[in-house]
Amino acid sequence: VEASIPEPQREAWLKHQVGGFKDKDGFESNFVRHIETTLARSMFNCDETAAYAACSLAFRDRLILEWNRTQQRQTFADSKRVYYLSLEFLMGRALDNAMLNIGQKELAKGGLSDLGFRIEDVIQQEHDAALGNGGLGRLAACFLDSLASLNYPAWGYGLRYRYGIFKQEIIDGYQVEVPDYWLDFNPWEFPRHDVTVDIQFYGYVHKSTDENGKATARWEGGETVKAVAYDVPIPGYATPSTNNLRLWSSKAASGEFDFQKFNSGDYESSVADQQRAETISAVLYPNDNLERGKELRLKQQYFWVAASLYDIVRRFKKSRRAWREFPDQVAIQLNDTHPTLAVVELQRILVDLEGLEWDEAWNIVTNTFGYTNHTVLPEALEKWSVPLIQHLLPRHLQIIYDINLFFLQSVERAHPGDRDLLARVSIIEESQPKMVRMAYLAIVGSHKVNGVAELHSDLIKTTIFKDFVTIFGPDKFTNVTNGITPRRWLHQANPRLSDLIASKTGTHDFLKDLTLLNKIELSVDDPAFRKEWAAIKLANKARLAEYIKTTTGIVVNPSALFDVQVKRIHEYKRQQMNIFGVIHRYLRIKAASPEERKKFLPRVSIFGGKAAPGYWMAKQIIHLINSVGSVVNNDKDVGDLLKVVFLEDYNVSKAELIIPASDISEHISTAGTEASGTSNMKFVLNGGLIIGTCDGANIEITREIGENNIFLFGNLAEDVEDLRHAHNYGQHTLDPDLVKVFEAIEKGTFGDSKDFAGMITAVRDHGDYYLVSDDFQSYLETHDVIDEAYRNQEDWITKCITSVSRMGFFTSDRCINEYAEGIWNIEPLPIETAEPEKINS
Ligand code: KOT
Repeated sequence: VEASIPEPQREAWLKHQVGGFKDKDGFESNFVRHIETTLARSMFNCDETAAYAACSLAFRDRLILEWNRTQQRQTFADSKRVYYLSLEFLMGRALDNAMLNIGQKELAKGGLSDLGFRIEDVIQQEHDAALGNGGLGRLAACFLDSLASLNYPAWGYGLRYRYGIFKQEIIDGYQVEVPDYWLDFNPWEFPRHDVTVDIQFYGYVHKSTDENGKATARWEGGETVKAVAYDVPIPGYATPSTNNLRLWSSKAASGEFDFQKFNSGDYESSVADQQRAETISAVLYPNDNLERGKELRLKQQYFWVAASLYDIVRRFKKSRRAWREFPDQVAIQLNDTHPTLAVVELQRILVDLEGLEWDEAWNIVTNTFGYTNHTVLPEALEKWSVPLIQHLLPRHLQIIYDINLFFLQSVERAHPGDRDLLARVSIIEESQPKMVRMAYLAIVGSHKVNGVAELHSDLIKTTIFKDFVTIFGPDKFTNVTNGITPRRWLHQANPRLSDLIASKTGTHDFLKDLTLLNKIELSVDDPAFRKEWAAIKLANKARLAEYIKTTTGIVVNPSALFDVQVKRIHEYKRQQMNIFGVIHRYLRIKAASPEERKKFLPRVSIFGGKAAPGYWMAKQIIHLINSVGSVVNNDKDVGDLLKVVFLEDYNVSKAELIIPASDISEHISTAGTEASGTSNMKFVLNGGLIIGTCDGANIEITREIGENNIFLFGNLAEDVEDLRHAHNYGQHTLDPDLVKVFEAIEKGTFGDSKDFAGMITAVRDHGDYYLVSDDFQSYLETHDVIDEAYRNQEDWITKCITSVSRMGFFTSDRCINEYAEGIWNIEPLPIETAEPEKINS
């Protein structure tokens, strides 16, 4: 049915076209209208929650208009789009971001104040959208911000989990997980009940030959689940471009529940069917850098991938182009291997449903996909058992086998007789049961594979994907070093610093071109600038100190050195080494005379991060940090010299509070294990220095800011193998300072030592896989160097300013431009009529 309004009636439409507010008065009237009509409240029962709702709805009205226009513009232009497929989008709060990107925060601040609210309090009401675990999900969110800000035609596709990452509570020093039900009131999503896709699972494959003798496969039977689209507008910064994030929610295919079953008395099973369907998008798997091979996870992956591809293909088909033009219209990026079934699904659509020849279809598929690898940790590399795929997706398994067959045949032609090579690169691992190696499938199904920092991209080429470099040549493999959006991670999180920088660079244009930061290096010796710089850092620390006091009761001195490690808890990230270092410092303070104690530099060690619920060692680390805290913080001998704080429920909005308040942050993974890290970039951009190993993006940060401005320590990635070998052959002597730390723990200094035995034996008796002992001495020494450096505040501030000025490279805008040019082959869509009022002030 043609839905377009006929020409003669359009005049009435244009006359009444909604405009969205234009000034403070307009905002206020919009706000009050939402309070009184949308929310059915009044000035007599308008609390901060209601104010948040009305303010969001007012901004949402503005966003929707730009969003519609952007989508229309993209449809008319009919240019190539990129689709970013990610199981995680760690968005955080939307209101502050929308106000800043639209450029109307000041206006809203005035309007809210007129109506009796403080804008900060209103912003605080929002629940984080926490549909991710950590770096991988937050990277996807930064990418969406850059794609919109740079006017790229781009959509994100993900799952609309009913429960995001769990909320962490610390009870008696232990992590307790609480469900994160976040959808009670979410003004930022638009249900599209008319955009649905039926997704099939299980069943069997019917093979036959058609009248022309061509073999065909039909996937039949099984069960069907409905995917319903929910759209989230993604505003660009200082541009009208507003992109779309489409999240799929699962529903029973029959609607609410099966009335036939209900009427025939089978009420329970009709409800069970419905619940089973809704379970698919119910909860985010809370594992970071770990894959556990659960059936429901595979169901999530296929459900999301199949719905997204159906949607993409449906959009392409409207253009009535030939199939071979598909890769000219569509680029799909696989955020790690989680969406790899998309490769198989597109091949299935083209061959089984659209009737293309295998080779022609495969050519389209491989030209469409790009694959980003985010980790080399073996336990994080996805493998799915063949029997499980056979059961859930029987036709897909056949296609995987065919992809593998043709791939291995081509390898055999190029490397005749190399049977070991064939076994090594086979997509099917010949184990018991057989397993599908998803990374290999993603490589074979894509035209480009990239790592996320230089060292990491080199490592995948020389270790886990070495054979594929031999087979495909080195050009298929590339590096795109991660980046972060300066809009959220500087302007939003640290507005005073953003404004101070603008006072020196002349404008806020550095938020669009971060290399402009280099202008502040000219002011590095300007006393007024330096003074304000220091005042901002102190104010950010005082704000965090206040938060620490209200949430934990611990009183910390804002002028002490704030030493921060906030990230997922993982042995490879080595929070255990950090807390062992803290214990060592505590023992030194205790052993010192009152006179010697005066020489210690006061420190606050701040930790935060979630442990995967089933990760026993990570939970032990959290418990030790809290136990050390309760001893150290209450020890009269120590006073202000050392405080240990564990901040509960680290998430995006807390990161915005914590990161600007850091003097030193810790990025201390075993060399070669952290693919990139992205918080390292956020901390430096906010005028903090970092202590780190030669790992991930730390290496490129060093190259950009200069090695005098970073505290590097520890063994190199190239030495890790030999060091591990030495441990396993009894050729390692434990570091003597670490031995003292273990003795203190085992004496019961921090409570029942049995609670921490696992952490000690991992290092002492089980090969110290993460090389804590090997790096411990240089870690301690480097912290002493940091103490000395911090005493010289003038030099310290010089380092901070210089570092910030050289951080331009790490914007996600640079990163997205590299993907666009080197992988997606897409261009920004120019905005013909940028309305001046929208251009940020
Ligand atoms: C792997 C499996 C499941 C869930 C998450 C992962 C994962 C997360 N793999 N890598 N990451 C992190 O990705 C970030 C963004 O590229 C990197 O900065 C970080 O080093 C990875 O650990």
